[in-house]
Amino acid sequence: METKVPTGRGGQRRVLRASGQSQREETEPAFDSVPFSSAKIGCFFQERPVLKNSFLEDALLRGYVSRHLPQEAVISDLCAFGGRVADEIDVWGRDCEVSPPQLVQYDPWGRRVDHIHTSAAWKRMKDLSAQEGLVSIGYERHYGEWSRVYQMSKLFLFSPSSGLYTCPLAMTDGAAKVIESLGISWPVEKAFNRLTTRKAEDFWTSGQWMTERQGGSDVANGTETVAVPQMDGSYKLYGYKWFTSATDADMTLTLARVQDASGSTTSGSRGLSLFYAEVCRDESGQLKGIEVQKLKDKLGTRQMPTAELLLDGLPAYRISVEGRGVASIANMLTITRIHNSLSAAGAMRRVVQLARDYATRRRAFGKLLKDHPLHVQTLARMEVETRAAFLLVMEVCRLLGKEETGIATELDTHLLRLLTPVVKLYTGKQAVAVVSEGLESFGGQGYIEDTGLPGLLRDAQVLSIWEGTTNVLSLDVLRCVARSAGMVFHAYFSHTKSLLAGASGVCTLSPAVQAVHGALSKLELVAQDAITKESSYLDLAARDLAYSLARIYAGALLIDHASWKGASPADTYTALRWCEQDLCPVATNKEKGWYNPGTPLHDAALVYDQQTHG
Ligand code: UCC
Repeated sequence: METKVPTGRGGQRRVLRASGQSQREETEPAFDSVPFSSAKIGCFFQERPVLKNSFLEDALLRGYVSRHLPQEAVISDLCAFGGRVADEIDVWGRDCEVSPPQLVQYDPWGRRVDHIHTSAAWKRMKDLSAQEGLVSIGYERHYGEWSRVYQMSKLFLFSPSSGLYTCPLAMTDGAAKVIESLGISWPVEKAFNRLTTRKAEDFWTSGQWMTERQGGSDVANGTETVAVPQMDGSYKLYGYKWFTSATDADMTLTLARVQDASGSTTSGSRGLSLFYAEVCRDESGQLKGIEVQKLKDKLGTRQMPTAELLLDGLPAYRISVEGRGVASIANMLTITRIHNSLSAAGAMRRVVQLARDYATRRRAFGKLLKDHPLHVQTLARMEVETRAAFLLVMEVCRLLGKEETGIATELDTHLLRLLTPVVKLYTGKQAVAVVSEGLESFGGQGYIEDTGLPGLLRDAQVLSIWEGTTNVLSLDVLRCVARSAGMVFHAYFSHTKSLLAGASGVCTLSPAVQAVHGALSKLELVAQDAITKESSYLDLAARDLAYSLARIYAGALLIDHASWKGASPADTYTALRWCEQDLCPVATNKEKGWYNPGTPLHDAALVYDQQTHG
């Protein structure tokens, strides 16, 4: 350690050098008079946080995989991939961020070309995704019901370094799922093979073009795109798709209304059908039936081309029964919502890993951040959220895997339907909060663009918006409860209780078990009471209900994991901490009268308060 003291005029400067506990003063020549020297900006440079192998660094992921999928081939693949992400792929992800896609609409001679130029790193992500099996693992099913957990564990490692390539992968996976569920036959057989191949040269990604200008979440009423039947049984699509992500995809699934001979269409959900279209160019190099109007200027996810598209006679094939478009694309919604949840958990895990590494390198107020208990308390809270999110996501992957291998019970299927929106909406919100907290743990550096940290927050913000906002998904929860005549609740309560039963003998966990039991009882009362309530009451309670479902279920999963024979004290601590919060806010807020008929009036009066004072 040495401290330089400003020089006097004599051309020498005094230097204080540390020697053991003491200091000694020496002199050395000063270079004030030297005409060429670098600027004097001090000699302290903060060490950056280092990204290490995310598999080896993640005790919960390793524990979860060892518990459920202990095959050597899986563990060594995840370990190797975790290393590859840190050593190789993360830099590509950063390249995708700093070299965002660009749209060239016209060639120099004025012809419309609509080329979306993407970075070399983005293209490399595509090849890597095929070679690493990031979609195909889910369809090869070499590990039976656990294949989805394997695939999603890999994506979990990949996601925060992927430069948002996980978005096209989500839709690719969703499209493969839709095709598989509708039947792999002409005209989509080739597409299915390409979406699920490991050969980079054959690999296709898919888009999902659902959102229109009037549509947003209200797909059923806002979709204007029409499908005009052709003599050969195909269709041409005409419409305006307002928000198409990863527009450089090779194909897409999209919704449109079939026109009858008089040019009329059916309104609402019953008028929507599902179409398959390839994105290709004609002999003159123009996109067939598509004009890219513009690329969207977004808060985050800038790595990824998101566009407004005019469909002007896009050749397409109808792949659903007429009028069954929403129901047919619902499988895609399930898959993309699971991917969304996975990205949320992945973002949390990444920021926690970086923050805890940084805390071993950053010194303030005389000691490393890791030696400040308040700082470590904050990191521990982030860790608890991250672990809960991870287990929630893996639970839906587990259920999906069971369903896809034909071993799901009826209760499993109901549980998957209920948990998919619940987990998506809850983890989306958690990600924004945890990533924001994570940035703060770097102090001012967390706000500096080229650290790469702010991008994590920008990208997290979309997770609660796309693929269904928090409120839309909360209402989806109500809808699936109603459509299943309460069976999804039955599945939920019985599985949560079975998770708790497995931990009943573990006394260190008993406060957590009691807390979840208590919250479950309250939730059961709310659910029974809800049967007698107006839909307006239920709508007001929807978000709190969804949060309660998420918190209670996460508590049960944390308890279950902590009661496994390979669990660590940290697993127990996580379960206890998680279960100390209000696990059933819907019961708490019901008690307060928040869903009573008068409340919306008060809410509106508050939101639109125009009263002038004085
Ligand atoms: O945001 C977008 C672009 C971003 C790209 C994102 C990439 C993500 C990757 C992340 C990784 C980084 S894309 C579009 C986002 N838009 C949405 O998600 C739409 C949000 N709106 C909804 O979810 C609505 O609830 C609708 C559109 C599904 C509601 O439509 P309807 O027509 O009113 O639906 P219904 O009447 O409730 O249901 C029609 C049928 C029923 O089946 P049947 O007729 O057999 O009873 C429902 O059970 O569809 C079924 N259904 C479902 N099934 C509806 N929703 C679901 C569901 N979630 N799961 C299963």
